[in-house]
Amino acid sequence: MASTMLSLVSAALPLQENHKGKMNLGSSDCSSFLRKEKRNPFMKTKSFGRINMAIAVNTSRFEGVTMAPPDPILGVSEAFRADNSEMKLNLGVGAYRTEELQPYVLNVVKKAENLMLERGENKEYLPIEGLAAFNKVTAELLFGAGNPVIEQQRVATVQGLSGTGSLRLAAALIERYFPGAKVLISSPTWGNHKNIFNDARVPWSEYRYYDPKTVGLDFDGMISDIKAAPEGSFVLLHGCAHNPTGIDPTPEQWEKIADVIQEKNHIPFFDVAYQGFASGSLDADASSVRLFAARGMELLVAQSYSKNLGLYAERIGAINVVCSSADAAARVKSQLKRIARPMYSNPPIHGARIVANVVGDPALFNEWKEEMELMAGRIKNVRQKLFDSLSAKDKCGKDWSFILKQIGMFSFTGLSKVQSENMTNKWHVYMTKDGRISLAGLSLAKCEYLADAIIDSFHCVS
Ligand code: KET
Repeated sequence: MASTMLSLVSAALPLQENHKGKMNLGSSDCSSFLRKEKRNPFMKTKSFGRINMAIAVNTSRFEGVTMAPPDPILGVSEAFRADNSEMKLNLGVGAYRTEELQPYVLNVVKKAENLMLERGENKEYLPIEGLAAFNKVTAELLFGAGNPVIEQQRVATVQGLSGTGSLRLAAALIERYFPGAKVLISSPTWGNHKNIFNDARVPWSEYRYYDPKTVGLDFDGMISDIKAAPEGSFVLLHGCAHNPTGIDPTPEQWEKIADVIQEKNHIPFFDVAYQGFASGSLDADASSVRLFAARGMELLVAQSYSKNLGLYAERIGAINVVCSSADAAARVKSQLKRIARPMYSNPPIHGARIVANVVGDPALFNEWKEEMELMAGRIKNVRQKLFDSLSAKDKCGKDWSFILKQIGMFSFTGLSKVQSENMTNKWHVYMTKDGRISLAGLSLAKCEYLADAIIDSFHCVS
């Protein structure tokens, strides 16, 4: 315990008797030391006969540090673990589970890891920008091999600590080179976006996205808010499978969004965390990004392999900055490296090698696509079963068809905060308080139970 620590301050100091016969510290140097000590709220001095002692009391230097609230997404998993109910269901975090609700390691990942073991690869530091083979394939997966932006070397790709770390690198770049520029984010968006820009000291504001009346996209609101933003703002867009709503613009709407962004001289900034999880096709899910790139626009794209390769804990992703010249791309890359070096020095190698092996090998790549389709297919099946169960059980005849229109890992149920709390407190269904459920954590067997919980929360709690 800190409180047991005693320091004998006076032991080495000259002592002098005062007129009452007590011993006191004599030198002026010494009394100034004590004066300083008295100003320190964590130190108290006490006189024990001939010796003055400084006692560190049981008060922490971190007294001013308040308790942080649990994370709205990852905190849900912590609460889930603490629940002993047999019925409990974790639909909080967007992490794929099997039909048996077990975590899933993709076969192609196991194969790639076996290859890596066989080769006996070393654990030397990577360059700051990451594994070259990874950076090459990740840009190709995103833009399509042979895309002019790659051929003309106009993409600055730097391996990042998954999607989050890549977004954070880009945020730091914006803060450094576009001081005062605003990032526009959708309302609602993935909860961590705001944290990322706040921590990077990048100002942000929201554009309308979700319309609760239609449980669909507020396209007109989105367009007018992007138009109204100061020229040269960054517009954060979810490349596919918008989180949390599961609502994506149509191809025609993407074209119009690109028109407005171009008109206003804004810079599109894509967050691609679910490539392959929206449609089951890696190419189709990159079409929004490719459409913008094909217009010759400069843009940023943060990528993540947490979901589509199930590499959550490997922290593997990338930031890509498409520039109008190879020269600009080289300079941007050099600055991204400069930002990364004091933050985390260089990125981890294991996940990068897995991605390089899977995406870079035609046989493994094809196998991955099949597994990807299986995962996306399982989610589509539970989405359908949940809709069927809700429609069959809901005696009030509410239209639940919006669930079928949403895509990706999530469904945005429209449940309010108190209704979501009822889902957890009464039904042991763990979900985020914005009404989002991760269908990736749901099995066909649990759909009926979930439908009962949703109907009860929706109709009986207000
Ligand atoms: N962008 C979006 C839109 C996103 O949903 C996530 C993760 C990320 C980026 C970052 O993931 P990373 O593992 O850093 O590559 N979302 C899930 C997990 C989380 O909140 O961290 C989620 O929404 O459940």
